Amino acid sequence: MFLRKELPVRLANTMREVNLLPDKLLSQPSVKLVQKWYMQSFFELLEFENRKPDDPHALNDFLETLIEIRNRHNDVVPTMAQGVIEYKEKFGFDPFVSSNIQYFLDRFYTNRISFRMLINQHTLLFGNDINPAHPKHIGSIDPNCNVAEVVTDAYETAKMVCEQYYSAAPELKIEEFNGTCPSCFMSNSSKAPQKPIQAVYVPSHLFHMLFELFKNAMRATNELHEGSKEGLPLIKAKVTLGKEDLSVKISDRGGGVALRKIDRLFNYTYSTAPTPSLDSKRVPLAGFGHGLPISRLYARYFQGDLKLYSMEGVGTDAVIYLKALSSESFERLPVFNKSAWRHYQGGPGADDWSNPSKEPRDASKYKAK
Ligand code: W6P
Repeated sequence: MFLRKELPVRLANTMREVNLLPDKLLSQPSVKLVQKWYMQSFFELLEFENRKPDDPHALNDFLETLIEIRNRHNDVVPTMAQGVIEYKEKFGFDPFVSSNIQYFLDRFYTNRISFRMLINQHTLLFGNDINPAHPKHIGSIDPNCNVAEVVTDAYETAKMVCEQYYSAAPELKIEEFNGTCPSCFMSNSSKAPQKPIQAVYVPSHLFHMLFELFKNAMRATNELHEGSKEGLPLIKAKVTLGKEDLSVKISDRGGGVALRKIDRLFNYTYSTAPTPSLDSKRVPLAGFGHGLPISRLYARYFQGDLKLYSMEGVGTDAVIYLKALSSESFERLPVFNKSAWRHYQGGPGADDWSNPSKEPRDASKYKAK
């Protein structure tokens, strides 16, 4: 009964916001296609609004409709990415439109994450596809999600992709630090066994974020050290638990990224380039596409975050912050109000800090000969 109302509302809100996009983007065929999917799903859900509660077929019909909708929306992310590419090819890079796209896609994809979360909970809890491998899971939620296990899983999967691409992958070293156990300083320093760090979380979301971070870390490591006789510097993972935060840090020695370029890694417009090798059989490793910004949305969806701390010339630390307490990890959803509407009218505005050049100065030009 909750979903019969909630799902059409979430679809409708997003459809209203799609209509606020600049015409240059809205008119792209791939954006039109996504719009069509949303319309169709919306009308299919409305069918259930007036079904009698005692209708014996209502629950099963609803279940089947949800599965159809989920499949229809499977390719929304690559299709929207295609729309951004089409738009860029026709109109080039426009900072005003780019900031609109950034704002829109963050909200659009958050809405999609939440929509699929609700559908998945329904099909797992009410469908027949109970998972015998994880009897303790509640739908897609693991009440005792062992974080280091997911880290290992994501590392091993990224390693397979990496080895296809570079024929080598850096090793992994995991450390755990439970800062909440009474004698933690003793036990951590003496390497005494401690309780594994657990969270109430959706393992597939955590896997998605970690897989993305490992692919990026492995790519940077390989690009900098490929063929060096010292071998590849290892990737370190650290899982920590405090009173508020459960954090996972992935550190690489891949040469880092200049601070000026860090924002670009989260920018949908900047980072989207046509896939170079659609014909190649090799799966693409971290293409700096929509993977990183979407991973940050997964973290933020349950009140966490994902940040990059890089030191150019050395390497990068990527940190996933989750809430240590499940009572703090409620949904973070976009709201659709006047303030949201205003975002599409004003844009970023003129820069109000002096900015003589977007490029770093070439100091050599001014050097005494
Ligand atoms: C890099 C760039 C990056 C992005 C995300 C995670 C790790 C890394 N390492 O060099």
